Amino acid sequence: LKKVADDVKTHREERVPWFPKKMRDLDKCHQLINKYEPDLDHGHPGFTDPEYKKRRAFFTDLAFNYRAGDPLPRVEYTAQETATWREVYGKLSSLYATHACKQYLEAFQQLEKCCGYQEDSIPQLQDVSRFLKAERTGFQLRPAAGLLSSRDFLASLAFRVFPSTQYIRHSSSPMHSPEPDCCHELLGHVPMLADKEFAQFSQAIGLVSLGSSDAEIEKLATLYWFTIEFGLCKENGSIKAYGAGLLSSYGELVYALSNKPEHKPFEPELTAIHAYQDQTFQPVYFVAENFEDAQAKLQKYALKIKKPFFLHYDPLTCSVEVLNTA
Ligand code: NLE
Ligand code: FE2
Repeated sequence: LKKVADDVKTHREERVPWFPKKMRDLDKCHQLINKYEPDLDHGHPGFTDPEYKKRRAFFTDLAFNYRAGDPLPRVEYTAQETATWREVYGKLSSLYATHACKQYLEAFQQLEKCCGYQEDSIPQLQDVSRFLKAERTGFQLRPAAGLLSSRDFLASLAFRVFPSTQYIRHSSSPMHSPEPDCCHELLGHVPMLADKEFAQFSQAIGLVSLGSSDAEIEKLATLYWFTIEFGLCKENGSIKAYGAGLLSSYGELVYALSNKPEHKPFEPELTAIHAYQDQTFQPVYFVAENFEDAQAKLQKYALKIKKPFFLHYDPLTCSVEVLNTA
C-alpha cells in the first residue's frame, strides 16, 4: 500500500469523483436538493406565506455563511416558532415511551436533563453539538440550509459531522413535514447520534460513500433512508422505531408501528434497491435485528463496492487517509 499525497492526482484517482479528505473540506459540500422548499414546492404549507419564506431566507444565509470551526449560530426563535415546537414536542414525547427504541429513550432523558430539551424553548444547535461531541460520541452538528444532496450529506457523516437545519416547519402542519427542520434534527436525529453504536453505524455509511460512483451513492442513500431515517428494530419481542423521520413525525410514528404498512427484514442487498418515496408516509419499513446486526450486514455490503483505493479515518486529525492499491 502506498500513501497518496493529498492533492497529487494519480491516474486511478481521476476516475473517482472528488470527495472531502478533511473536516474543513465539508465547507464545499453543501449542494441542496430544493424540491421541497417553500419557494418552489406548490404543496409546501409555506408556499403562500411570504413571512415564512422571508424567515427561511434568513436561515439559508446563516447556513451558507458558516465555515468549519465556527461556533453554530444562536437563533432567537419567535413566539410562533416556539409554539410550533411546543406542539410537536408535547405530542411526540407522549409517544416515545411506547414507540421509541431504548437507545433513544436513554439519550432523550439525558438531553432533557443536561441540554435544555423541554417544550417551552427550542434547543440551540451549538449546545446540542457540544453535548454530542464532548460527552457522547464525538459527533458534531453543522448548519445546513435544507435537504443536502445524498453525496454531500453522506460525506459529512464520514467525519462525524451531522448537517442540521435550523428553521422550523410551518405552523400549519406540525405533525409531518416532507423536508427536514429543527424538530426533525433535534427530536429525530440527535438522540440517536448520542448512542455509540448508532454513531459508528452512521459514520460507516459515510466512509463507504466517499469516492463512490453515482450509482453506488444512490444505493447508499436508499440504505440510509430505510435505516437512519425510517428504520425499525426489534426489542424484546416487539418492534420499535429508531429512524429519525419517524421519531420527528407524530403522524408517521403512529402509522409505522400500526398494522397498516408492510414490515420487511433489513437486508442491505434488497433494501438498497427498494424504491423509496419521500412525499408522505412510507408503504414499507425495514426491521433490523439490532444495530450491531445492521452494521455487520452493512459492512459486508460495503466490502463488495469496488474502489481503486482504501480509506483510513484518523480520529486524531478528523481526516481520511487515501491508500492507493496500485
Ligand atoms: N417526515 C419527517 C418529519 O415530519 O419530521 C421529516 C423527514 C425528513 C427527511
Ligand atoms: Fe434526516
